[in-house]
Amino acid sequence: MPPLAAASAAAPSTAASSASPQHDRMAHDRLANAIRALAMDAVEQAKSGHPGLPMGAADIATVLFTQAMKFDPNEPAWPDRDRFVLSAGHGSMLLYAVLHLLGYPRMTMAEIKRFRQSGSLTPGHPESHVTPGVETTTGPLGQGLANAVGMAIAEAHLAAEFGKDIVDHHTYVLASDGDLMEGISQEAIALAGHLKLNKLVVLFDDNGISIDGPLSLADSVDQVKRFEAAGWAATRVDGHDPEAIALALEKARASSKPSLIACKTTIGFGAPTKAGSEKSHGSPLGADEIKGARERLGWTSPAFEVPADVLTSWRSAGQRAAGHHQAWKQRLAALPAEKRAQFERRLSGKIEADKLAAAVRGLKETFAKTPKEIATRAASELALDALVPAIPELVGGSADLTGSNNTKTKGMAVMSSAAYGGRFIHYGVREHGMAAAMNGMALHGGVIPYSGTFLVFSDYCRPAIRLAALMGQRVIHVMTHDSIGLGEDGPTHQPVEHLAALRAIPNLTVYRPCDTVETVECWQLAIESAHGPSVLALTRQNLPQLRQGVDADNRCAAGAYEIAPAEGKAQAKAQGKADVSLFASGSEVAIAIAARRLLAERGVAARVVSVPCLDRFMAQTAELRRSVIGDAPVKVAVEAGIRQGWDAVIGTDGAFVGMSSFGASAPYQELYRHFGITPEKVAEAALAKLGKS
Ligand SMILES: Cc1ncc(C[n+]2csc(CCOP(=O)(O)OP(=O)(O)O)c2C)c(N)n1
Repeated sequence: MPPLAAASAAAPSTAASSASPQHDRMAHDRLANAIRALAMDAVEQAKSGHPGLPMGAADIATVLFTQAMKFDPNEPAWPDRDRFVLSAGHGSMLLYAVLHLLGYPRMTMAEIKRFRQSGSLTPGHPESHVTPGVETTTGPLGQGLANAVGMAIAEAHLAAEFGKDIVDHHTYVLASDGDLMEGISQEAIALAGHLKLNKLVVLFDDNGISIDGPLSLADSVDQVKRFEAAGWAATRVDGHDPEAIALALEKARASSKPSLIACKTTIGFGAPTKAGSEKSHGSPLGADEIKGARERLGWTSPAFEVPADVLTSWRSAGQRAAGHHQAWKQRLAALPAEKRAQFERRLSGKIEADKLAAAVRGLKETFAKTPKEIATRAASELALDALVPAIPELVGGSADLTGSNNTKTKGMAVMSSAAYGGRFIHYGVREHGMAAAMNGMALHGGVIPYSGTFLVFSDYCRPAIRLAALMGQRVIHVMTHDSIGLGEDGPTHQPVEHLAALRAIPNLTVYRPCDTVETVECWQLAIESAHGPSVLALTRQNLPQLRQGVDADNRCAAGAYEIAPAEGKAQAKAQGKADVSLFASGSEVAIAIAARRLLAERGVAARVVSVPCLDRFMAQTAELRRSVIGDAPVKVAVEAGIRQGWDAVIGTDGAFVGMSSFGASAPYQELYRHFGITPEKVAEAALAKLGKS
C-alpha cells in the first residue's frame, strides 16, 4: 500500500496542507502540544502518572498517527489496521490522548479526565481488554516490543496465507530506554531480524533518562549498532523534527528489514524546570510547572480543552484511512466465498468445532483400538498430527527443543523469511521472547500459537504468560519434562515448584494429563479456551494408557474425575464406599492405581481420582467438587511436585506424597524410589492415616 496521504486529504485545514514550512511546523506543534497538554493535565488531576514520556514523544506520535498509520477509529478492530504498541506503557497518557484526538468514539474527554480512576477506559497502564484501540497490555518493560514481533509474525503469516490484498499492514512500536535495557528486547529483536520482519518499525524514545536519572548511570549501549547487528535497518533522528521523523518512517516502510528509528527527544518537553530530567518521568508536574509549560508551548487553552482547529485537524487525520478501509472491505467481499469465510472465521477466533471434535474422536478411537504406552509428550505429538491439519490456525514452535517437546508434526513446514506461510517457528533459545511473541500473535488474531520448552523454563516465560492470562489470550504452552521423571539431567532441569507457581496465575489453566487419552482431551480443552492461556505439562518418560475404550465426553473438562473405583472390600465395592481416596495428576496417576492394588491386598478399599487440571476442578461448583472428592476418611494426593495447592482437595490433614526439595541427577526410576514417590509409599501413607501401618 502506498503511504497514506497527510490529513489534508480529508480536511483542507490540516497541518500538512498549509502553504509555508513555518506554517507547517506551527501546525504540527499545535497538534503535538495537544498531546502534551492532555497528558500533563490528566496526570495532574489523577495526582499520579507519567507526563514525561507523552510530552517528550508527542512529536513522534503526531507524525506517526497523522501521516503514517492506517486505522479506523470507528472500527478499532479492523483486521488490516496498522498496529501500534506503546511498549513503554507507563506513558499511557500518550496513547489515550491520541485515541481521543483521533476520534475513537469511546475515548471521550470524560475518560481522559478519569485517567487512572476505577472503571475508566484510561487505566494507569494500557490494557488491551479494557480500551478499544489499545492493542496490547503494557507496563512490564520490554513485553510490548516482543508482542509487536509476534504481531508482525502473524501479519506475515496471514499475508502469505490469504494474500496481500487482505493482509498488508505495519506494526509500529514506541519503545523507551527501559524497554531496550530489558533482556527480553534482545530475544525479540534477534528473532525479528532473523525473520526479516520488514513491516515492523520501532521508534525509540531516545531521551537518555530513566527513573534513577541519566541513562549513563547504568547503560552505554549503542542501540543503533545493536539493532544493526541483529539484522535491522537503524537510523537516528531528531525526535522533535517532524520532517525527519516522517522521512525516516517513509524509509522504514520501504525497507527489506525491520527498522529502528532512534528519536532523540527531551523527556517532559516543554516543562520549564523538569524537562530533560527524571523529575518529569513519573509524577505530576505541579501547578507552577504546568503553567510554565503552557507558556513555553504557547498553549493558551485551559485544562482539558482542545482548540477547535486542532481537534478538527486531529479528527480529519483520524479519517485518513476511511477510504482504504472501504476499499479493503470491497476486496474482502470479492474473495471467493470459502476463502472469505475462512478469513472472517479465523479473525473472529471461532474454531471449527466439528473438525476439532472429529479429530479428537478419531484419536480416541485409535487409542482405544491400540493402547499406547508412551510419554505424554509423544501422545501430544500424535494429537498434533491430527489437530494441526484440522485446525489451520494452529501455529507451533519450540525454543530450540523441537525434538524433545514433540511440537513439530510430520509435514509441518517451517516459517522463515523465505516462507512466512510455514506453521512451525524455530524460536531459538528464547523462551521469554517466544512467550511474548505468542501473545502478540494471539492479539493480532487469525492464529492460535502453541510452543514448546521444558516445564522448568516456564520461569523464563512467566512474565509473558502472566500477561496472556491478564489479557485473556489463547496461547498454548507445551511444557515437557515435567518432573523428576526426566531423570539424569538433574535438579536444574527438574521442575518442583513450577506446577504450583503456574496454578497460582489467575486465568491460566495448567493441564497435566496421565496418558494418551487425557493428553488428547487436554489439547481439546486448551484449543477451546478462547479467553485464556493454557500450559500442558507433559512427561519425558513413558506411561501406561490408563483410559480404555472411547468416552464420548471429555472427562478432563471437570478437572478431576474418578478413574478407578473403590477396590478392596467386597461390600465397599458394591456400595462404592471407599476407605481411601487417592488423587493424582500426570505420571503419578499410574502410581496411585498401583497403590490402590496394594491397599486392596491389605483389605483397604481405595479409589483413584485423576486430576488432570486442578485449576478447572477448583472452578467447579462446591457440590461437584464434593462429589468427586468423596467422603472417604483418608485422602492422599500424589504429585511429583510440591504440596502447595493440594490442601484444597485433601485438606490439611490429608497425606501428600510428592517433593519437598529439589530433585537430583539419576535414572528416573531411581529418583522416584529415592524421593519416595512409589506405590508402596502411597499405600504406606494411606495405611498410616488409617492407623494400620
Ligand atoms: C520490567 C519492569 N521493570 C521496572 C519497571 C518500572 N519502571 C517503569 S518506567 C521505568 C524506566 C523508565 O525509564 P524509560 O524506560 O527510559 O522511560 P522514560 O523515563 O523515558 O519515561 C521503570 C524502571 C517496569 N515498568 N517494568
